[in-house]
Amino acid sequence: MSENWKPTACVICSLNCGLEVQTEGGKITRIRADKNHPVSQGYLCEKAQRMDAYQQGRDRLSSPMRRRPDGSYEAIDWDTAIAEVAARLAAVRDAHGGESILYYGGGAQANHLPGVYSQSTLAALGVRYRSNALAQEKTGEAWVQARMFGCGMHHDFEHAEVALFIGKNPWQSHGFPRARLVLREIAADPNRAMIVIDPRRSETAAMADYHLAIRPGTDAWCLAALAAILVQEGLENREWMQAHVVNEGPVLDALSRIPVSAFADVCGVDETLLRAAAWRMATAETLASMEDLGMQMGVHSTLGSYLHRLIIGLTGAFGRKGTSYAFVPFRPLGSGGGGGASGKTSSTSAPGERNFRRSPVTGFPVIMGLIPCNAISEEILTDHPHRFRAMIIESSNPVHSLADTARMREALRALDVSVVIDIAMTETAREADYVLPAASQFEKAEASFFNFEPEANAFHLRRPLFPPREGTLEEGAIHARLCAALGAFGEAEIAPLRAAAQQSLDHLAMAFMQVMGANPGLMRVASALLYSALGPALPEGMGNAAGIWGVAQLFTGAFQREAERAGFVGPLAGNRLFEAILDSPSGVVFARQDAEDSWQRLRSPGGQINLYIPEMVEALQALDPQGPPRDPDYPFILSAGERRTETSNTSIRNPDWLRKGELVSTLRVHPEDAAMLGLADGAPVDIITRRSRARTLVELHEGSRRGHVSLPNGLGLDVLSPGGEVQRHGVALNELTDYRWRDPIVGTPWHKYVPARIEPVG
Ligand SMILES: Nc1nc2c(c(=O)[nH]1)N[C@H]1C(S)=C(S)[C@@H](COP(=O)(O)OP(=O)(O)OC[C@H]3O[C@@H](n4cnc5c(=O)[nH]c(N)nc54)[C@H](O)[C@@H]3O)O[C@H]1N2
Ligand SMILES: Nc1nc2c(c(=O)[nH]1)N[C@H]1C(S)=C(S)[C@@H](COP(=O)(O)OP(=O)(O)OC[C@H]3O[C@@H](n4cnc5c(=O)[nH]c(N)nc54)[C@H](O)[C@@H]3O)O[C@H]1N2
Ligand code: SF4
Ligand SMILES: [Mo]
Repeated sequence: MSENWKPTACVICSLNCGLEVQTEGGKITRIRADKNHPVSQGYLCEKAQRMDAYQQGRDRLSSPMRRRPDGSYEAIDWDTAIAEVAARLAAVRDAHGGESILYYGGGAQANHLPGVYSQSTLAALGVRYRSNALAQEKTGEAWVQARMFGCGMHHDFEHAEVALFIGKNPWQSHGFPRARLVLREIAADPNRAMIVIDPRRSETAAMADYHLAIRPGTDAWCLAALAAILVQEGLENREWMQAHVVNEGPVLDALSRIPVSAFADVCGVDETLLRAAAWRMATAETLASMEDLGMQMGVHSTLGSYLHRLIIGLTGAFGRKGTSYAFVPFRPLGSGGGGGASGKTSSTSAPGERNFRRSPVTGFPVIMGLIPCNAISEEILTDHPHRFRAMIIESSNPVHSLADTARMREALRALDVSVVIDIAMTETAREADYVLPAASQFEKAEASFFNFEPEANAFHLRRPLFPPREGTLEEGAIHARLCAALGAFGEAEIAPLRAAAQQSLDHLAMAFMQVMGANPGLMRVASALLYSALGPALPEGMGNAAGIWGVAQLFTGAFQREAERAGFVGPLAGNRLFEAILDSPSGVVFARQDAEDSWQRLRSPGGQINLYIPEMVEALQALDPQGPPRDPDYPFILSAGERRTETSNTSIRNPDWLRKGELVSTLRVHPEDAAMLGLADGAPVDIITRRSRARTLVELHEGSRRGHVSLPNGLGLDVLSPGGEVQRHGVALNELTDYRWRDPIVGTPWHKYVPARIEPVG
């Protein structure tokens, strides 16, 4: 590596591919793949080249902001901001309890350290309820996963003979390392096969051997038919099942009764194609499969997640190389708050008493420690005594990203106090009482906990490329100051730890045990305390990494064997791991295991997979033979949020990031549908839902299914133009969506199944 190439990572999607970059005058000027990154190994996609657009975001903040009564904002200094935010949140806590404060967010595609430090502020305030974007996509999957496996799961496509993608377009969205290379390899190998369930001929579907182009919203029927074919044709992996699954009786019975041809009709897929795909999965040595938003944001999504896992259980596609596996998490993403991980949701609390396993007003289950995103506005806009009265929102943009933007705005305005911690004046920040500006991900030490590798799992702590922008603070500093202002700890607690940290990490470990032994209550605010104590001892600009010291200790304690196999041995293994993290600018392998080790992570007593969830078998039996609901006034189904090359959730507030000034959301429409409506490519149209309408341009898209149209996710941001006025770029999707249009069990939105009408303009 020549001197002026600096290692970092791409922040555009959750893969965080390792990069090397050159910088000049506050800009990232050259970008190339980092071959030394343990996971991406020299891979990147075209989006990385445009990454500087994040750093040059138009709405970047450079001072804390306070909302005036007239709705405008004034800049205030940090001391005032911290003192007022702490006092106002403490006042809500004192009047109504910490459980009336909701924390939303904690990280986005590449930055999870806010989630580490906010734990301390939440503990200092007694906050009990949290939510984030996982609770609008992954909670249905987590709910069934907890009941069937009891551990997190990922998928080894690299070594799989057959790959199955359910409502997932990895060519655009990635979701596993080096996705395009892996897809190409599978497509080119006559002995391997790809099965894609997607109404649209996505880039991935176009490479597939079996493209099941289902009617939108019919995943449950399709997966039920596939599972039923396995059982009805005797294709299930009996020998494997005998050793590894339990409670299969009622499930096999229900599947044996599924009318496969009728279900194929509901899906609009040729029955022989369905049977061929099932046969290909069943006869493969290894099958890896992944579901994503196409199903998780559709009707019957929780049932779909269950049926997907039945296919895994029936084919033996778990715990072997080339199948699904239980990964070893460096830090679990859905930690804190208990609830769903155990899979239990009790409903036995006395009247008027709180039950922290359910959301306080709507009573939705708390899963992964999270309440459903789609319930948040109802948990606020009510006179229920247990309603939320304050929110802390960090590194996320719920006004824009959650269903029903208008309703989210109303909810935020109804709170006694709201605080946003972000790098930019986002749509959400523009509704908050206080906005605290964070340094960007290239201006501090940052990292993500999207670490899911099967055999050699890696973590990448990135070093800053630039000094923090004037007026901003890193999240460690923000939360340490809030904690101090809330009286969580003071110099007396910090001093001994700081002195030890100046000597060595091993001294710190000893001092930490002593301090925590003497005052166990400090454990809950350990991350912010560590920032104050260890941060100053870390190399220049690396203070935000201090909290990772604690994560490394917890990890080596919980996964001793896997850490040892990665070389971190002995009573101070956590320190050795932390040192390795600091010393590895391209990332470090922190855990090693074999695919077979997955079995040890299963929560069930015998280390077996439970196939039977009574509610899910009931839902399977209750599937409507007519298919999902239709609305004659809204004849199209809008997929409200599609991953394209120009999207990166809402994290890039810079319309130049694609083609100068041309960031528009196009509505993809099948050419025959467009012809029927008299629309040419590029024609302006209004797309209308029961909730609202938006203007956009038609894009003729051969890959669309008739009757199915789609808009990109994350666009439609209200961004400051160079002239200083706010301009919208593209369609703000969630103005079109309704918070009540959601899964009945876990509350995830049906964004992929929004009934809509299209009207030509002019
Ligand atoms: N470029 C880019 N990459 C990203 C992101 C981004 O914003 N931009 N976001 C990241 C995030 S946060 C996530 S969660 C992932 C999501 O990644 P994906 O889920 O793969 O992304 P989508 O494009 O939303 O949906 C995938 C597919 O679902 C299909 N689909 C629509 N309706 C249905 C249906 O009823 N059934 C089925 N089976 N399929 C249907 C769509 O046609 C689409 O091809 O992407 C991540 N990667
Ligand atoms: N209709 C519809 N809605 C959707 C989707 C869809 O497909 N359709 N997709 C959904 C999905 S899957 C997801 S994951 C969500 C994503 O939506 P959100 O969870 O809201 O996340 P992002 O849009 O990634 O927003 C990240 C925020 O973090 C800020 N940020 C960036 N760097 C930093 C930093 O270093 N520190 C701090 N404090 N802040 C920072 C950015 O400015 C931005 O405001 O959107 C969801 N919304
Ligand atoms: S796959 Fe994701 S992280 Fe990797 S270069 Fe592309 S956008 Fe960036
Ligand atoms: Mo997501």
